[in-house]
Amino acid sequence: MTVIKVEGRNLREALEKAKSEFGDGAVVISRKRSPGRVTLAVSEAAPRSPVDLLGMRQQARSLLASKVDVNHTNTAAIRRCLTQRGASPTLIQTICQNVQQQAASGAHPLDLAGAELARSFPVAKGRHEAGRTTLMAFVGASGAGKTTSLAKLAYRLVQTGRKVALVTLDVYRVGAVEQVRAMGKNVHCKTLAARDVLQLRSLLQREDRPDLILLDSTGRPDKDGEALRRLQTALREWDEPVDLQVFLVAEATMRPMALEEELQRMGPLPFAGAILTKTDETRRPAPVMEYLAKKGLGLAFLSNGRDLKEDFHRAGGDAFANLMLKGRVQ
Ligand SMILES: Nc1nc2c(ncn2[C@@H]2O[C@H](COP(=O)(O)OP(=O)(O)O)[C@@H](O)[C@H]2O)c(=O)[nH]1
Ligand SMILES: [Mg+2]
Repeated sequence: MTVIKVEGRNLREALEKAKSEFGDGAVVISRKRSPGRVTLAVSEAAPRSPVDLLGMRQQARSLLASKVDVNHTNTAAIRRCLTQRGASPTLIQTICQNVQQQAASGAHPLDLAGAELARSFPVAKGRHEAGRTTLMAFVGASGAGKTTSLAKLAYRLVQTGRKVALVTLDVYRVGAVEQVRAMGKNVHCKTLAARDVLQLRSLLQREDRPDLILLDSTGRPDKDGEALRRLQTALREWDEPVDLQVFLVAEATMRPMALEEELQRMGPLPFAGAILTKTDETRRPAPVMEYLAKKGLGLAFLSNGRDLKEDFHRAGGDAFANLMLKGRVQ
């Protein structure tokens, strides 16, 4: 539960500020008077349990003891934006408190919030060793945007002169191979439908071995998890220099619980990060972003539309700040 500090020249002014922050649900946890000044520690709602109350009192004590000057009209806009994005009270509180602590810097609160948000979410570190083939496998629910994102990434890599192959293990679903082929053609990338890992190996044994293989999967978490673990075992037995990196493709519109279930069904995999798709389809990307951060999955890319050449962006501080404050990547 969020507890904040508000100040006024008198109790009435302080209470008005509390109300403008949290509306009619605001509850005063503690108050401090000094000449010409009333300071309140206010919660967004009443405590739900004695433990809750204890936590709030502790927060209130440390807030009232802190010397940090508060100007809550500054953080009200940040609080509003983050609430609209679906951010958790803990994240909102952390960002607002950090912004308040830097109030003396003179920077605009929204800029300070942007910088704080940029630091709040991890970025996946892309690794590609020269002379080795990076095998990037995308897993995620059916319809999450795996194939589209792979084609978008292939396009970016081909543009920078990389030798890329688009490979799919999704060979039984009607139309799946055709979809990958069509997308590969669109972005000028070789495609291969691999019925088994040996076909994949033959690709690695070629003279013109790709620098990167982008591996599509079927969208059935248990089957894909198993297939990738089998591949991981096979790779250990082969001499070919390959690094397997698995990326979770998560829709920004998804509920974290559904994502959790999906990950459990997949089982342990060598995850290198995540791709966030459909950021254009929601104004509330925060729950999934916070969930991924909690799982230690840094974001590698953000997708904000269907266009293969335009709507794919490298994840980073600016994009996170835009998403959380404006509700869009750019
Ligand atoms: N609006 C929007 N649609 C997307 C995005 N990424 C993928 N899609 C669409 O989502 C649908 C499913 O994508 P697909 O790549 O086939 O998902 P897959 O089943 O995980 O391979 C397709 O219609 C895509 O055009 C995105 O970032 N925004
Ligand atoms: Mg697909």
